[in-house]
Amino acid sequence: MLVQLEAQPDVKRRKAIDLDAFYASIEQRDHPEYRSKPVIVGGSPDRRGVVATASYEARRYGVHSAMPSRTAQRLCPDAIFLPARFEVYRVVSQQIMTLFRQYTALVEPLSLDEAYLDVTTAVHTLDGAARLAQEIKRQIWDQTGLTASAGVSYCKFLAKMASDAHKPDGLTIITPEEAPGFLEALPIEKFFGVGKVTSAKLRDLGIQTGADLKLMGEERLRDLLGKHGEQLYRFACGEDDQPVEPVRERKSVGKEVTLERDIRDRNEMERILENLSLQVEGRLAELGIAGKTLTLKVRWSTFELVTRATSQPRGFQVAQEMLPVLRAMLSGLVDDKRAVRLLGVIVSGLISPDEICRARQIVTPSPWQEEYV
Ligand code: TTP
Repeated sequence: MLVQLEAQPDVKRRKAIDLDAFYASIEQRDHPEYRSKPVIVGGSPDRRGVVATASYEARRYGVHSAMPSRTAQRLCPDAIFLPARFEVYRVVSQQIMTLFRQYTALVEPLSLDEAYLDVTTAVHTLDGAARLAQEIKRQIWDQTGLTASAGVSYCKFLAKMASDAHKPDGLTIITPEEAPGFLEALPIEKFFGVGKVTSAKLRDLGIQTGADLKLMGEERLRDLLGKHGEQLYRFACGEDDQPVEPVRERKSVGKEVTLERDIRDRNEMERILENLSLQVEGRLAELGIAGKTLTLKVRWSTFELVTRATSQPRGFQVAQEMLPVLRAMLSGLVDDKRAVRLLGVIVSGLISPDEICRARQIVTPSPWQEEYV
C-alpha cells in the first residue's frame, strides 16, 4: 500500500456521497402510495412553514429547499405535504455513516445524508475509487432502499462538484486531466460559496464560468471578494488541499442569507428572520439538539458586521421561541438610516433536549415562558 502511495504521491482519492432528496425519498420508501408523486417534506403551507426538501417529482415544478411552503403549494398544487420525521432520518443517517466507516476511517459527515470519504489508502487509482463508490451505492440501496449520488476526484471540492453533477443515482469521476476542462466550463454559481450576491457581482463584470475566474486572476478576485476571492481562484485552478477531517465537533447551528438588494424595511427583515429561524429549528430537530444562546447577525450595506446574543438556561429549540428574542435584538440594532445586506440566526451553546427539559423544570419563569410553554 505504501509503495502505491509513493508511486503516486500526489493523487489523493476523495469522494463525496450524498443521498438523493433524502427526507422525501425516505417518506416515499416508507409510504409506497407516495412513490412517483410530488412529495414535499417540511412545514405546512397553512402555518408559514418552509420546505425542507422535495422529491424529484416536485422539483420539476420549481419547488426547492428553503422555499416558503405556501409558494411550493402554489407551484405544485397536487403536492403531498408531510411533516419531517427526524427520528427516522437520524437512524438512516447512522446506518449510512457506519457503512462508510467500513471502507475508511476518514469519513467527514457534512450533514445527515452526506459525507466526504478519503479512500487514498483503500484503493490505488481513481478508477478503483469509482468501483468502491459503486459498491457503496449498492450497499446503501441494499441496506436502506435509498439511492445516493457519488463523486470521485482528487480533492474535496471536485468530489463534491462531481457528486452534484448527475443526480439522482449518479456516479461521476473527475480525473486530474479532466479537472481543468470541467472547471473552465463550470458556471460560477456552482462554485463552492458562490451565492446569489457574489454571482450577481461577478456576472456584472462579465464573469460567467471558471475560465473567466481564472482569467480574472488571483489579485483582482482578492480585491473584489477578499479571502473568498483567493479561495475561488484556487478552486478555479483545481487546487484544494483541505484534508478530509473525520470528526468535526459542531459548535453551533445557523442559517444566514445575503439579500439580493439591501433592505431598510423592518417588516421585511422580520419575515426573513422568521424563515431563517424555521430553518434553524429544522436543523436542530434533525440533529436532536437545542442551544442556550441565540445570536442575531446583521451585516450593513457598508459590510460592517454586528451581532447581538441572548442566552437563556431553558434554551432555544423552535422558531416560536426564537422570534420574539430576535425581534427585540433587531429593534435594538436597526434604524431607518442604515440598510441591511445580510441577516443570520445562530443557535450555540448546544445541549441535548433532555438537558433543556431539566432546565425548563427548574428555572424561574422567563419573560417568554408564559407565552410559549
Ligand atoms: P441536501 O443533501 O442538500 O438535499 P437533498 O438530499 O434533499 O436533495 P439532493 O438530491 O439535491 O441532494 O439536504 C439533505 C436533507 O437536509 C434534505 O433532504 C432536507 C434537509 N434540508 C433542510 O432541511 N433544509 C435545507 O435548506 C436543505 C438544503 C436541506
